[in-house]
Amino acid sequence: MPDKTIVMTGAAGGVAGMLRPLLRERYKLVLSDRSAAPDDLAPQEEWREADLTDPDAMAALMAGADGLLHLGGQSVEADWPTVHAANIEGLYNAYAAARDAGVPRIVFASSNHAIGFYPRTRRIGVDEAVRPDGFYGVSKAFGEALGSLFADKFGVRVMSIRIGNIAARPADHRRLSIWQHPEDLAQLITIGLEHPDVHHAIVYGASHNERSWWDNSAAYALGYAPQHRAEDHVDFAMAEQAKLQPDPVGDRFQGGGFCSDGFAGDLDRSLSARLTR
Ligand code: 15L
Repeated sequence: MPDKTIVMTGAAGGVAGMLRPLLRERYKLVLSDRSAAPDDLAPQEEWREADLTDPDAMAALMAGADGLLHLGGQSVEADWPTVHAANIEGLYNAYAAARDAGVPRIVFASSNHAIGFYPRTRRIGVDEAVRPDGFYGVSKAFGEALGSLFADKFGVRVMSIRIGNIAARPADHRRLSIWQHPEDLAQLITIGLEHPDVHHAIVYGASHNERSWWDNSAAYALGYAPQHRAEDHVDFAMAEQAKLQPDPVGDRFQGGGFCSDGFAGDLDRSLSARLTR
């Protein structure tokens, strides 16, 4: 039985389903979500039904853990009350409970939607300002800010991973730039949970993607060495892309459809290199 215990929130979600078989080789997993236990638990996995909006439930979850992998909360765009409850209040509850229980490490599933309004013509690292593409993206930027605070003020070591899209293969043209294979994400999470030089690290959750819009040197400096290449799946991705309608706004920005959803802005201004940083 592995000796380190990691709490994983959002354990009923799709990304968690891909990660569990990879991470339980290395850690004992305390899996948590709002739903009842699934019927495929391995011996190294324990299920705790808990809601992020319940601070007492979060406190009970964290006792004795060596790390928190926070995948939980709202995972796509939604109205503000929904995003606020899950990704602002809920994230705070999870982080505060981890800190109060002395959990030394947090790895946060941030998202590319924290920077989704950068045009696809821009290559960005992690020092540029956030440019969220919805309330969901704003909540991910908040999570990164809370991680920074918890590192500086409370000494918790935090890695915020701006995840592109986790799947076995890149699902379309945009995903050729932002895709990450689950094995590469598991590797990056392990670095976040163990590397001695993590204070608050923001990194991109991306595989070895030749069309990437991101400078991921912060992750490479910590030893991240992705094993999967998006270009190996280019035929599949472009065939899937051919089934989609053009999106005149979303196709210009890194966040894709999250940017065009409800767009009522000035496209030229949002794309302008002179007017935006
Ligand atoms: C995300 O943040 C979402 O959680 C995921 O469902 C995808 O939409 C992904 O971004 C993406 O941008 O492809």
